[in-house]
Parts: sequence; structure tokens; C-alpha cells
Amino acid sequence: MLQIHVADHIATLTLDREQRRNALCEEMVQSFAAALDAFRTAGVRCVVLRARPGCKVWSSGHDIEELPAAGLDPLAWRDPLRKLVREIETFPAPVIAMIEGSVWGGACETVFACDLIVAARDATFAATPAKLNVPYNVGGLLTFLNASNLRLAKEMLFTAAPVTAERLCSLGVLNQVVDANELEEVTYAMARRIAGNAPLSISVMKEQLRILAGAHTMSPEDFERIQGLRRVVYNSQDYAEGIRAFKEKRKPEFKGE
Ligand code: LCV
Ligand code: LCV
Repeated sequence: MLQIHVADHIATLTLDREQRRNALCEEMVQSFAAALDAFRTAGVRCVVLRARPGCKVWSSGHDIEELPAAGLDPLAWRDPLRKLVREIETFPAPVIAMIEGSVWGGACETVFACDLIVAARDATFAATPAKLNVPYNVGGLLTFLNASNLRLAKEMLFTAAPVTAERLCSLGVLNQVVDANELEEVTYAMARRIAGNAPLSISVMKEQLRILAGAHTMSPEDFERIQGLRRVVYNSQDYAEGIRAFKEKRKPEFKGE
């Protein structure tokens, strides 16, 4: 489900599960974590995360088949998507997301959790919890908030509509947008420049920025209340309907209950 290549302190991880549109399943995330462990030991100084060249779908997000039935939190601490985002954020070297094709749901958050994003001009990004009636979690929403701003995060989360790479780049969410045939050249030039700098300085700055970006106060009471509100959503009929509709390849009919 993942292709791995390492050369000159630069590692490339290629999502390779096209028959399921690179949906991020438990098994893929375990391979991802194992690869990052090996890169850490090997002193890799920059990771490029990509899909296969020319892909139409970079990743369709969380594997919907693995979403728990109603009654269980679909984005709890040990959920593969939550683990994947933490792996990227805590890896001691920069991770560059190299994007072509469409990015969906949890894959959109995964890309936004990367340190740098270089995308092909016609790539698109969609945040989809509202399409499935999934109650996104506080940490996940913070990823969207840190990667963009409150206005854009609300637009993406409430409309669930794909947004173009051009527009996201103009809003500072992506580092660069290039023609598809320049994607590799631009991405690896950035990776080589990073790998040529001081790895210790970069890793300590990345960790400080992670801590600063996550430094938000929230009272235990507020947190408990949020968890209660989220439980109502993943206990709802609408939650079951969202998953059923996807499996039956039809538009869901949400009743707000
Ligand atoms: C499992 C899949 C998936 C998939 N899981 O190809 O952010 S949250 O809260 O929403 C979070 C919970 C999350 O990330 O949820 C997932 C959100 N993802 C989406 O809403 C995208 C769902 N996928 C699609 O809309 C289409 O698959 C796209 C537009 C990505 C590609 O369409 P295309 O026509 O090229 P198919 O839909 O035919 O997909 C090929 C096979 O992959 C499965 C899909 O069910 C199909 O399986 P079968 O061949 O068995 O029918 N598949 C696609 N995405 N996320 N399975
Ligand atoms: C002492 C200098 C300096 C200098 N200090 O002229 O942000 S952090 O964390 O990095 C922080 C710790 C920090 O700010 O570190 C400094 C970062 N600065 C740089 O990396 C720029 C270093 N300087 C250069 O790259 C070149 O000097 C530039 C491109 C600025 C100018 O080049 P130019 O050819 O015009 P020289 O390099 O010949 O510099 C003239 C003299 O000033 C000294 C330099 O060593 C040289 O001394 P000598 O004539 O004795 O050889 N010099 C320049 N910058 N930051 N000394």
C-alpha cells in the first residue's frame, strides 16, 4: 500500500492502493508509521509524501469501511487517521506533501498536517465530515485552523466542496502551485535545499512550531461538553445513514437526528 524510496537523505513515500483510491486504512497507516521509524533511524532529513504520478485521486481519505458503527467515536485517539497526523507532526524532519489529483476528507487533514505542500495547478482539496455526518474532533479541527484560517476552515468544513489548489495557494494554505510537469522538479529542489541545511536546527524548530501551534487553553468542562456534543452526532441515525449511503452509492438523506 506504500512504496518507499530513500536517496541522499530524502525519503519518498508513495501511496499505492489505487483500487480503493488510496483510502487511508489501518494497515496503510501502520506501514506509514514503520517507514517513518526507519527513516528516523536512517537520519532522513526530508520526506516527500505523494501518490503515483498522474493519479486522478491523491487519496479518498479515511477508509469508510473502517469507520465504526454508530455508538463509537470514529476519530478517537487510536483511530488510524489520528495516528497518521501525529506521526507526521512529530517526525523530526520536514514532510512535504506533493499533490496531484483530488484529496478528500481525512487525507485533506493529513496533507494540511504536513510541513510544506506543493500541488499541481488542477489539484483539489475537500473536507468531507459534513457529507458523512462525522463529528470531526478538536485536534483535527485545529489542523484545519492552523493550516488556513477560521473563515476558510468553516467554508471547507460546512460546504464539503472541493477547493482548487490555486485558490488555497492564494490564501497561503499551500506553499506552491505549479504545472503538473514541474511538480517533481520543484518539490525535490525544495527537499534538497532542506536536506542541505542543519538537521538539528530544523527538527528543533519544527517541534517548537508544533507545540506553539497546539498551545490553546480549553477548560476540562469545555472539553467534556464537546465530547458530549460529538457523541450525540456519532450516535445519531444520520451517522449510520452517511455510511450506508456511501456503501449503497447514493446521496444520503440527513434528517438532523
Ligand atoms: C473506502 C473507498 C473510499 C473511501 N473509503 O472511484 O473527513 S471525514 O470526517 O469525512 C473522514 C471520516 C473521511 O475521510 O471520510 C472519507 C471521506 N472521503 C470521501 O468522501 C471520498 C469518497 N470517495 C469518492 O467520493 C470517490 O471514490 C472518489 C471521488 C474519491 C473517486 O471516485 P471514482 O469514481 O474514481 P470509486 O468511487 O468507484 O471508488 C473505487 C472504489 O474505491 C472505494 C469505492 O467504494 C470503490 O469501491 P468498489 O470498487 O468496491 O465499489 N472507495 C473510494 N473511496 N474513502 N472505500
Ligand atoms: C559576522 C559577518 C556577518 C555576520 N556576522 O560580504 O537567524 S540565525 O539563527 O541564523 C542568527 C544566528 C543569525 O542571524 O545568524 C547570522 C545569519 N546571517 C547569514 O547567514 C549571512 C552571513 N553573511 C553573508 O552571507 C554575506 O556576508 C552577505 C551575503 C550578507 C554579504 O556578502 P558580501 O560578500 O557582501 P562578506 O561576506 O565579504 O562580508 C564582509 C565581512 O563581514 C563579515 C564577513 O565575515 C566579512 O568579514 P571579513 O571581511 O573579515 O571576511 N560578516 C558578514 N556577515 N552575520 N560577520
